Amino acid sequence: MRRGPGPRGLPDPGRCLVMGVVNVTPDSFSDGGEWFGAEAAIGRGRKLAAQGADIVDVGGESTRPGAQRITADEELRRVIPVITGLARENIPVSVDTMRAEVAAAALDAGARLVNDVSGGLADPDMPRLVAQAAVPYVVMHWRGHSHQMQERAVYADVVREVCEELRRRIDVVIAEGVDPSMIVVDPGLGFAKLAEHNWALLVNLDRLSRLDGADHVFPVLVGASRKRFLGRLLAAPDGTPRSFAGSDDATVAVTALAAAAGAWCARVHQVPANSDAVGVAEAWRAAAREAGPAAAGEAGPAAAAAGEARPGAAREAGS
Ligand code: PMM
Repeated sequence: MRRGPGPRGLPDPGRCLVMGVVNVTPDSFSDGGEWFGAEAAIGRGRKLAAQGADIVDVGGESTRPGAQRITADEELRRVIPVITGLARENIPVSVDTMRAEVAAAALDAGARLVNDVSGGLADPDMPRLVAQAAVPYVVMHWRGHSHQMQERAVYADVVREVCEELRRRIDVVIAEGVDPSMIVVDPGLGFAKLAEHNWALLVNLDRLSRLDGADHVFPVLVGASRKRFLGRLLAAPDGTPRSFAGSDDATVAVTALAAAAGAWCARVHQVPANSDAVGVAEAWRAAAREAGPAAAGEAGPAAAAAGEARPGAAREAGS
């Protein structure tokens, strides 16, 4: 698929971006507790940037299935010192929050992007704040807070429904004044999704980028890193899922495939191997573009990349 141009104000290296994650939480999905203190979290963010992260994503609220919410004060206490410390070093920082109040303070502290896993549903003030600040906005597909999301993982046609629901969110966000060119879409892997839903979305990034029919091509962010569907895929013969860290190699595989398919950004916990995967994917895309229609005759990322060079080719190839 064609990779939509990224929003203004963020790095634009002409390849899929790598977003490194710093969860300042005691209980996050996958790295809870590791970077809970501000100094540890700043050190981690600095390291991710030195390893090649284009953006460092700082979050203070766990979205682990079943997690309970924390107060806004606690969230501010966790993330603001970290964002201040990283932004002072000129590291591009995004804030992973569902609260407009936290996003506002984070932007004041130097964050350049708002990553809202609820796509503006958790806090109706968020889209207006983002519009006024004129910063890039990640609108993720979401069906409810962590304690209720897994029971909402029910779809007749997950790709169509996620596109429709995202489209409704984006209509609201644009009506509140957000510039469409500042919006990034995210399928929300693992958020009210079973493994089969995650895979269906991953192989349909092209449809997501167009929200199944919109004229605009939105940049797509993919957050597969250390998610449970990878741990379950790699389960031991007795059914024990892989640990979070044990699915890092599988994350790298998803990054390579998503970047080759034209994703704008991969959100990951480990940067070096995922950066390498992006490098491989970009070489793959370049070769597929060079090969042109011949590559478009093959299914898979090559077809997607070749389709970029020749509009309509991917559709002709039946993908
Ligand atoms: N996943 C998590 C947190 N924030 N943000 C975006 N945009 N997309 C995601 O998929 C996403 C996110 C949960 O993962 P973590 O707790 O392991 O960081």
